[in-house]
Amino acid sequence: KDRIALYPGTFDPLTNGHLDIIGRAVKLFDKLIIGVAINEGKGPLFTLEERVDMARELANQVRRDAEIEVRPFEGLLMHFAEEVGAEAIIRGLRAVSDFEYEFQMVGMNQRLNAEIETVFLMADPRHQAVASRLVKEIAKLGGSIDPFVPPLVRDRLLEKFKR
Ligand code: COD
Repeated sequence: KDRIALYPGTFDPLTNGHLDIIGRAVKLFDKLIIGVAINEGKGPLFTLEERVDMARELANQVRRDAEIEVRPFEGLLMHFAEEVGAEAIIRGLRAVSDFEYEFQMVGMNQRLNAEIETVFLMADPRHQAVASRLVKEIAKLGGSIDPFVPPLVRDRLLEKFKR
């Protein structure tokens, strides 16, 4: 039986931090599904379609031998995890500041489905501080975002903030 993991996020946009986690997760599971959440509440800069599109292009570049699928989702994460047959949810941990939110999420999600485990992975130290929110801010203010995102995402961000 194939072991499927789901890596959910807003991916607004996908960063080198996310890519690092994806690279690690595909080594642990037979198949990785990247679940791009609509997450209108977060007021994303990129539309769902744009975020999915970027993730698909980048997933193709990660590892050709790994099975990666990018899918948008709406509604409850645990419902989507059940729908795709995931046995684990992948989350990335950066600093202590991530812990509280992640702790709450796992606590609630475990009550919704106790069979699905959450697996936490840490990125390489070079990518640990990268956050979509700050990447957007730097891009908006005209700074170089080259160290934080792949060229494809950089181009899309520059496009967004072009005046
Ligand atoms: N290094 C390591 N990990 C990283 C890095 C980095 N530099 N950057 C990001 N990550 C990790 C994040 O910690 C997270 O685990 C993941 O990558 C995705 O990050 P984001 O910011 O793109 O995604 P989030 O955290 O906004 O995603 C939140 C969800 C969409 C998963 C959540 O809101 C959700 O489940 N929504 C669906 C509705 C639902 O079920 N709600 C109830 C939840 S209990």
